[in-house]
Amino acid sequence: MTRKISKALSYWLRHAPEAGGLTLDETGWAPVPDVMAALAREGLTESRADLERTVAESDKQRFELSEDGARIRCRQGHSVEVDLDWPAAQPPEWLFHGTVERFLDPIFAEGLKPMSRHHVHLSPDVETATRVGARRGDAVILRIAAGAMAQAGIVFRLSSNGVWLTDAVPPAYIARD
Ligand code: HQG
Repeated sequence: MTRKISKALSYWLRHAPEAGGLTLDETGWAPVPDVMAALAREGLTESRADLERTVAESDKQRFELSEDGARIRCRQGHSVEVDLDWPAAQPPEWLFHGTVERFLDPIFAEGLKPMSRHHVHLSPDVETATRVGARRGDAVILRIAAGAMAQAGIVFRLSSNGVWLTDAVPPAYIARD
């Protein structure tokens, strides 16, 4: 149940608000009553408690309810234009990116690109990066010289669920772990 709700929320709140009859504000928030209406239309749930459970149980803390409980958004991963207000932060010396063998040639030629998302997503540890890479096959872990990038003036943002975001990673900062 929460898995299906989670899939629908990810789709609407990141990629296709119109598919749920939703309008996101410029920082990605949608009104909870509109989201409840969309979930009811899909026959997924009519219970706000189910929505709250989905938010609380999301393995990667994908969603966020506003303090007053009136709005909901995805913490990152959007393809629609949103301006997520995560603070710029000093990254650790090393971050990690989990990918698969078939992407390595283009990655080492042109660097890591955001592809369909707004940012390149980097993980704080090898375990997390391995889970990310394993979504596509045998995970290959890349070690990113984040400290050196920051020193060169490249901005990093830290989302509230611990994912590091940056615009791109040039090949010089990437090594196979
Ligand atoms: C690859 C999930 C060719 C990149 C996860 C990745 C994460 C390139 C894929 C979050 C490339 C993009 C993000 C280049 C990068 N040429 N391939 N130049 N640059 N790639 O899904 O990092 O479930 O957009 O290696 O857990 O895999 O959505 O990014 O394989 O936290 O909450 O292109 O998504 O979280 O794939 O995953 P994605 P990602 P959620």
